Amino acid sequence: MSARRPFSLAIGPIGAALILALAGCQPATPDAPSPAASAADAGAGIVVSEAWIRETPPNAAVAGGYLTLHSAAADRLLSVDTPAAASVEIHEMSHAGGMMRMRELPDGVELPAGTEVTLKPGGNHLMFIDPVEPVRAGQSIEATLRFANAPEQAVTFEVRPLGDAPAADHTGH
Ligand SMILES: [Cu+2]
Repeated sequence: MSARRPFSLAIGPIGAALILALAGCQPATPDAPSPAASAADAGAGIVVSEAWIRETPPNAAVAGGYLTLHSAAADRLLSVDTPAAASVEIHEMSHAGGMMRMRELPDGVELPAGTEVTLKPGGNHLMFIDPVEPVRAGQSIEATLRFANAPEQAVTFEVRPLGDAPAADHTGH
């Protein structure tokens, strides 16, 4: 078994797009929707990419989930269901007095038309509460995304090793 199965094959072009999106998306700068993006993806509904969950230590009560969403029309990610956890919450991170805190976003995450929205470590994220089994790298976890307007969509989250991304969150849960 290759616990560190390379993911790069699947994310090549998407990874490049993600880097572009991140470079143009600093937290202090409001996102300006790109007219080119909405034209290119018109009719595609909501495109989900880069869905992954961070591997958890044994007995972890929560696991962080991340993904990139691109909706042709304005929409909202309302909720996520999975048989692999007791529940899934949508969280935001905020900085207050030098501390990073997280809280649930009861209304979910806004998806502006034609704009890529990335849930990532240190930012908005999904919180898989009480995973049914330990979340191990190399596994995949099936979930269903529910939106305000678009039909629900099944998505497969790849579990990535703990060391793959900065562990900036979830230590306080
Ligand atoms: Cu959280």
